[in-house]
Amino acid sequence: TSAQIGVTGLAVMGRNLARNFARNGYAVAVHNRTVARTNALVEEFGHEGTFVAAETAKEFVEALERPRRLVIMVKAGEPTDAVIQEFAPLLEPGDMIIDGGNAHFADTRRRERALREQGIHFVGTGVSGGEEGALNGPSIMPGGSVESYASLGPMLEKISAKAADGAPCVTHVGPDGAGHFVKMVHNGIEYADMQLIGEAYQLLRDVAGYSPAQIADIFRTWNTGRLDSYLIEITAEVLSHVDAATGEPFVDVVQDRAEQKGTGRWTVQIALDLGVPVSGIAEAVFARSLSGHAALREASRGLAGPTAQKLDESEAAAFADRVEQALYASKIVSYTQGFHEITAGSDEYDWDIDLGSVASIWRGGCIIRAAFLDRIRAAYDARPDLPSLLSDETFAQEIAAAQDSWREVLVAATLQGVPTPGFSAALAYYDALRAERLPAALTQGQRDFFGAHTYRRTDREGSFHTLWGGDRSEVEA
Ligand code: NBP
Repeated sequence: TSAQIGVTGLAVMGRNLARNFARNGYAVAVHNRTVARTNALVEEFGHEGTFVAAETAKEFVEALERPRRLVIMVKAGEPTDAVIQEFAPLLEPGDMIIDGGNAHFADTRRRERALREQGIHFVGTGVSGGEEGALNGPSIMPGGSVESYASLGPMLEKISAKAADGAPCVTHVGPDGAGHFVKMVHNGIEYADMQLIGEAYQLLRDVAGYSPAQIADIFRTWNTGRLDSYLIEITAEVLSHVDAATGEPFVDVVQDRAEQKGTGRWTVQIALDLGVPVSGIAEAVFARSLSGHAALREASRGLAGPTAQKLDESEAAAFADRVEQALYASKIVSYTQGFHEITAGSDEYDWDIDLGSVASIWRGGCIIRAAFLDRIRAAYDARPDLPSLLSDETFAQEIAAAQDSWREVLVAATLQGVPTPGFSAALAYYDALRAERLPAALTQGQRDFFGAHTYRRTDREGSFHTLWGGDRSEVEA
């Protein structure tokens, strides 16, 4: 049999992706460094479709029809380079290597450039949705050449998640590293979404006085409205779960130290390089990092602050409603920041990314899938050059309607000493963008004072410097 596609790297993700291809009628060559994994896959799931097990790299490559489509699903970083080095010499011009791992887009750009010289299409592809998504339909974000997408697109469209309107959750994002870049920002937005949900939970618990089970019900209600999303849905599941060993709410027996694998951090690092203010995503990454500093937290426990006063029942429901508004408004800001980063990346690397399509392919399969993304898509479809999501009329109106509650929630959080870095950063971003004048003018004055860095005036063209150490007259720089 000659296989239409091959998957090498058969841990959870690769195995499930291979099964997904097979279940959709494609003959799939499968290969893994440790052969036992290959055999286990074929033994357990061979009945699901046509698998061609290959023990060696050579057998694997020979099993593929030409031009070859070879998916790499190994640990990101050095293992990916090792696998590319193993396979590239066995391939021919026109063949395609699809890297579905969580690669850094800069690595993808480097690999794409090197393989292009050999005539091989390197397709760095973001895959989101975890193991469940890989099996039943992920959101897929392929970069690489237009030619490679012509060959791969139909297969990816078949195995991808489908949005509620039936559209496949995959599109050709753009050249070289564009797919992995967009996947990176997806993960950054995911961090921000999770942080905002966490803050909403803590406010409902510490200020409104609700139990985890009651909060689960509130999230279930929210999930029937404009916050309808996978993350809100699973939050309700986690909050209503009771620990079997202790009978306590599960959320109370888990150590409150969040871990991270790095894609959120990359989103912030790259945003710093590109000069994009992704403050909400940054706060989410920092909040995880802070939570992990056990000794620092222990040493700080005695510091002064208010003790949260729980609201009485009659006020709690109204407060919960305000928290929903604060969460929704903050979420709009997070997405505004994330899409700004994609715009900046697209400009920097000439990717010409269609923002409406990105919103569209995140509607299904991936971790941040949400009804809300339909609205973002509509906003960009109506105006592809929208300067910011906040300039979309519908979102602007929604924030306008939510802002009083948003501010009140932050007042309550501040007075009661409940940390809300995500909500606060989002509101600060919103107010900074709205502001007629920012203290940046003062910053420029300080910079000119200590470093003669010059400034621009509001009333005339040109750069100026004030002779701060002398008679304080102004000179044109
Ligand atoms: P892992 O990231 O745990 O990687 C395990 C696989 O890499 C195994 O097949 C292993 O082979 C292979 N491998 C390693 Br490690 N070093 C190798 C080398 N030098 N040469 C050849 N093969 C090597 O697997 P995963 O969790 O399935 O994830 C795969 C990729 O998908 C990763 O890049 C991950 O970041 C990405 N991803 C994961 C998720 C998720 O939810 N887990 C979601 C989206 C994307 P062996 O069997 O011989 O050890």
